[in-house]
Amino acid sequence: MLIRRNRGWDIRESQVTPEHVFLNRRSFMGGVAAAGAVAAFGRPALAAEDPSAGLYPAKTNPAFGDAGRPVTEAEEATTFNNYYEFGSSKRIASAAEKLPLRPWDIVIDGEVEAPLTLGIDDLLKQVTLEERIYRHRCVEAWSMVVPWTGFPVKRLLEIARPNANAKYVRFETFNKPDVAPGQKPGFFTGYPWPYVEGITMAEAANDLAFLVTGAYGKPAPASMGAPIRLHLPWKYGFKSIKGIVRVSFTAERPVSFWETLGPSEYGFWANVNPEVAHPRWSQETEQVLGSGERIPTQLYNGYGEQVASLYAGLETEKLFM
Ligand SMILES: Nc1nc2c(c(=O)[nH]1)N[C@H]1C(S)=C(S)[C@@H](COP(=O)(O)O)O[C@H]1N2
Ligand SMILES: [Mo]
Repeated sequence: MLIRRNRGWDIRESQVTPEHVFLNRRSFMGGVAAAGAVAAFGRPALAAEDPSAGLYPAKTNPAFGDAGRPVTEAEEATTFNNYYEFGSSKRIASAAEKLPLRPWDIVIDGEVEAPLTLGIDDLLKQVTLEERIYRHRCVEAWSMVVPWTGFPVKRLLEIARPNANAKYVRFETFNKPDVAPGQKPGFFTGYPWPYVEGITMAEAANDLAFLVTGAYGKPAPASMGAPIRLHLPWKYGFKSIKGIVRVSFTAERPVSFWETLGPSEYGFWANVNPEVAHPRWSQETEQVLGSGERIPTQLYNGYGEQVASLYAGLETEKLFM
C-alpha cells in the first residue's frame, strides 16, 4: 500500500524564488513536462555499485564535525536539489540517475606546468577523503546542513601544479544533452551550457574550499553532483558547481553560467551577506530545509573567521552578489 507522507513542513517550490525566474521572458519550454516525467518522490539509490564505495565512510575532520545546527535528513537533502541540467524543478533526483558516473574523466588545463586528464578513480587514489559537516545557503533563501565527503581544493592544486600566470580556477560541468534534458536544444533557450563557475587562487587555497565526492557516508548520489562537485560554504550555493569534468587555471576572471544569464543578479564573488538583498528578494533569513523553521542568515554563512581575510583590500568589488 502506498502511504504518502504529509510533507506540510517541507519547503515547497513556491516558497522559494528560483534563480531562473527573471528569464521567463526569454522563454523556457518543456520544463513542466520534464518535471512531471520525473516522478516527484523518487529516492535516489545511494550508488552501492559505485567502484569507490569502499572508500566510505571516511573519517570526520574534527575541525568540521559540527555545523552548529542539526544535519538535514539525507532523504530531504538528496531529493530537493538545484541541477538545471535536469530541469528547473527541485525534484530532479531520479532524472539525474541517468547520468553515467563512470568512466568519468577530469581535464586539468590552462595555466599549468603540464595539462593532464585524470579518471575520477585515479584522482581518488591520490587524495585522502575526509568528512566535513558544512552549512549550505542557496541564493533562493533556503539552507541545509550536509555531511560531505571529499578533499580540500588545495590538494587538487598540488596535483594540478598551476604556473605563475594562474590567478583563477575555472570549473566546468559536463555537457550531455542526450541524458540531461535541460541541455537539450529548445529546453532553456539561451542558457550558456555547460555550467561554469570560478574562484580566485586564494579562495581555492583556503582550507574551507572542498571538492565533494560523497555525502552521508557514501558516494554522493547523482542529484548532489556526483562523481565530483565543489562546495564553498561561505558563498551562495550556485558557486558550488556539480558534475565537474574540467578544471582550468586562468589569468582572466572566468564568467560563470549565472553571471552570463543575469549579471545584475549573480556576480562573481557571491559571498553570503544578510544585509545585501538580492534585487528581487531579501537575504536576511533562510528557510531550513526539512524543518519549517526560518532562521537569520549570517555574514559569510557564519564562516567569516576562516574567510573574511580573503577579501581584505577588495572592498570596491561587489563581494556580496
Ligand atoms: N552543474 C550545476 N551545478 C550546480 C547547480 C546547477 O544547476 N548545475 N545548481 C547550484 C545551486 S543554485 C545550488 S543551491 C547547489 C545545490 O546543491 P544540492 O542540490 O546538492 O543541494 O548546486 C549548485 N551547483
Ligand atoms: Mo542555489
